[in-house]
Amino acid sequence: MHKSGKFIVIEGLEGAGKSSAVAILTRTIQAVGHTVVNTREPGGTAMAEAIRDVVKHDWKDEKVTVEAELLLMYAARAQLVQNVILPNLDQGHWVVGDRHDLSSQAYQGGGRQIDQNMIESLRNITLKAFKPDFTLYMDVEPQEGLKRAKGRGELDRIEQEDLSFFERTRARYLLLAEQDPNCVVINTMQDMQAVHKDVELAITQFLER
Ligand code: Z5A
Repeated sequence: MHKSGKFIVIEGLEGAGKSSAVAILTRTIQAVGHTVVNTREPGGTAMAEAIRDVVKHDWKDEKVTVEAELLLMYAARAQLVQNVILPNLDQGHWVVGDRHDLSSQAYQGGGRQIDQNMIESLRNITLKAFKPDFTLYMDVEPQEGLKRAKGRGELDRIEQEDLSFFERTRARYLLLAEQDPNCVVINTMQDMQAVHKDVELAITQFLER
């Protein structure tokens, strides 16, 4: 178990504004004197970054199966948690993660409709009792999120899924966020200034707990 560092996670669909939320959190936590380490999933170690490359792209005419996608997400997570997140928490550092396990529950469980028990088993093998101390779920309507993501250039393999995939993913996110007392939902269907204010307020309240 970690000493005193905290693991804070930002979650949400593409185009939800996770990048700027990560920057706000990092700045706010550093301002109260903690060392912050940033991670992203899938990724964050040499091997996990290689897995990220694999899952984000098409393999010519070879279809990436939903099972392979799920297993790769957990393989990357095992590498990151054991080699980066836990050692940093043990040193008392705070870790701010751009995505974590909730992404698998929402995208693979909701979007891909993989059986929840199968995901739960992988979760137990990979993470055991480890979970974030605090999660911010940045909620965006899928159509708007995809519009924002498209504005940045080409869409990757998962981003090219149809709207219903993202609607199922969002519905699962909202359901799980509601069940988690350590998760706050941020409405990102407002202008950026209002979103940033809500993110600042949420992390400030967590720091004051
Ligand atoms: N995935 C999975 O399936 N299972 C898993 O277990 C894990 C991941 C861990 C990772 O890709 C993919 O892997 C992701 C889920 C899947 N795929 N999909 N689809 P990624 O990390 O490269 O992609 P992402 O996490 O979705 O990143 P993103 O598209 O960059 O999202 P973002 O960070 O939230 O977006 P942003 O860069 O902050 O904002 C996007 C644009 O919108 C930007 O130009 C902003 O200026 C604009 N924006 C943001 N907020 C607003 C507001 N409020 N108004 C107007 N414009 C805004």
